[in-house]
Amino acid sequence: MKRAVAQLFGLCYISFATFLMLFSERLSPMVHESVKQHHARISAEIRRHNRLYYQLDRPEISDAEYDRLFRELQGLETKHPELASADSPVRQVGAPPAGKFSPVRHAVPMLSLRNARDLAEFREFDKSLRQTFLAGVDLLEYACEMKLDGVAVELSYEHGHLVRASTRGDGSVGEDITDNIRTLTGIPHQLKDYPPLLDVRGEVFIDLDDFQRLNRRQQEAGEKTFANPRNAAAGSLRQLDAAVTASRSLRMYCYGVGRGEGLDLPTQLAILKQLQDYGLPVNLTGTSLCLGPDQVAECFNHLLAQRETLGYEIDGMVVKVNDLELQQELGELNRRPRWAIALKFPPRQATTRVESVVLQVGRTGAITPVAHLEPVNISGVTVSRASLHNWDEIARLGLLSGDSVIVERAGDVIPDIVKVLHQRRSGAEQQIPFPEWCPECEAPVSKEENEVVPRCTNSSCPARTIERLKHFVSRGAMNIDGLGEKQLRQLNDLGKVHDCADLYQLGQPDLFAMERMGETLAGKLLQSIADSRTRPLSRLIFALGIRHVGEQTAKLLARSFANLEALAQAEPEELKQLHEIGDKVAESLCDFFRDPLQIDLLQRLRENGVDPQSEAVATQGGPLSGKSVVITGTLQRWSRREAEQRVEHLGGRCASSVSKKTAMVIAGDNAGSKLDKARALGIEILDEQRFAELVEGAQP
Ligand code: D41
Repeated sequence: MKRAVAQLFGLCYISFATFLMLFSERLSPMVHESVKQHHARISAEIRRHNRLYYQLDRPEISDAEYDRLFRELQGLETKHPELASADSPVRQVGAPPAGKFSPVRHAVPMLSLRNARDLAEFREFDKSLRQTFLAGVDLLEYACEMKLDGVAVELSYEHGHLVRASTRGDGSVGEDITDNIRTLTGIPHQLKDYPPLLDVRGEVFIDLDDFQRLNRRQQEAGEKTFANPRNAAAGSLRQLDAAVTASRSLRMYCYGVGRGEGLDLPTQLAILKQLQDYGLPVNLTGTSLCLGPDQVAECFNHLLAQRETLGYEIDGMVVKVNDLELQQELGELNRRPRWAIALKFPPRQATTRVESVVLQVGRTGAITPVAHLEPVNISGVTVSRASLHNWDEIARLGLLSGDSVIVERAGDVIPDIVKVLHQRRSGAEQQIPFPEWCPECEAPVSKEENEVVPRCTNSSCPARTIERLKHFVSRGAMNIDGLGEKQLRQLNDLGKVHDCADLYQLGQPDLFAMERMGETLAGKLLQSIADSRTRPLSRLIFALGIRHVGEQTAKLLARSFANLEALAQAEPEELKQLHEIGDKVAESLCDFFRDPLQIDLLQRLRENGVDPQSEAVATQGGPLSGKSVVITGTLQRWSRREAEQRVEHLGGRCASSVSKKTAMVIAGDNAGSKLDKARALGIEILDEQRFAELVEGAQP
């Protein structure tokens, strides 16, 4: 059904183009103008989607829809070769770099892949290779690899040492992401055995559970969440602060070679094995050798069945002619090798109807619209809700409540609405108004200028209260067992619990007022509340639900301050000295700790015995105790993140910029302005060797 609908769409679109083309061929040159215009319009649209996808990590259409546009353009250019200019999107790969990082020219261009939508298209590809280029060959040997849905990157090794990493960019020039790539634990900084020069290509991706954890963290910190794992990987790689990349558990699998001096191998499979022997991560178990298209089909169906069990997203299979001599012979066309093709999985889409749009109020007061759908099955999962994100998204889709829509599951998250089927409207559909009052407490709603979400302004809104309590007791926070949403609502309705401090004043009689609460259960609950008093400081900071303070930031703060009192007293400038704390977080912290309601709450928490002390106290007395340290330049022995951890282990605190408060600067290779500034200020400077001695000296 979903395929049929998708095809119907494709048909409508293509038939319009065909109509124009037929017209242009039979009639006047004036009509030909409209084909030109159509071509220009699709080209511009594809360029826009390239930019959204490759540079902004914010795609607006599904891959399947993009493919349709692309094929339409290809079709037009085949019919009218005079339209095919050198800069047509048909001949481009991705998008040029967005300019955040320095450009890197790939010594050997990184090619793109052509696509086959199904096995029939793959069989055509196989047939045309054999007939057009390899007359007489019956069965071609193919290496079939999983097509990871991530970000293509290149790693350059000189004498086995990782010297540069770059994104693919437009295939010729990408962006320098060396610092970020160095934080990936699976990528060796030094190869075991190596040729003098090696450029390796591969895909960086994120596991589904890490992706979900990341999105939870982002949401809890009030940051933007990622639409799918691919965007999360792309966004995490393109961080200006490598420490952020380090916290995101990215992985990489290598699949090919650019420059490879002294590398003389017969097949694609031999390349993969060689890369593995060098110590690089390769997905060999996900790769099969297939003789002829029947075996490829079998392998594809097997992979399709495996897809849901992998723990990471793949969106198809890449089929490559295994023999490298044959590859050479086949060459490339339009910056795509003739010897490889991506056999894509069918999109996980379905058509359903939006029954209603419900407004949810989060703990920070953010009001988000959620579409309730007529339940529909998408590849084995029943879907009844879709996220709408915000009103910009509703406007972009042109969505009304009651509309028929296409929903798409991407990477195990709550699905997205990708398209509204406007032609199916009955007239009974209704606008989704921007809220003026909170749907829960009817307090007025405010919207800050630079934000897309409306917020409830009432900090004691019952919906917010419950969400705050849910967050406080959640597993990553104070981890109090037995207190779910239902129990918290009851306690709140009974007037027993208004905020988290109230939890610590509960006694057995209070609990007995709840439904189905016996002595044993009440005892257990009181015990788990009591146990939570000893949670580490980082958990408590996170549990308070301060805007922009996620788990990572909470950990950092807990390492830097002795207790909550000390954190509450910190000046914004002092906070900003910490690595990873920017203006936004510092301001949010100060707002929180200056709010009289919160001051009262913290006092009551303390009075009830919730006052954990920093775990970092243990490192007090270390050689860097209490010192603010700045690391700059490239270190050989450690990644930036590892070096920071060592500084923290020695009792120090890492800051990102040099100031009068900096006690020490650790300078690696190619250190620049920070080192100059440190010299000018007369700050103690350690080179890598002396820092290493300090680390070793402190080891037990
Ligand atoms: O797993 C992948 N996404 C993957 C991508 C793969 N397994 N193999 C690939 N091989 C190539 C060629 C044949 C051009 C060396 C690729 C890609 N290219 C690719 N990834 C992004 C653009 C092209």
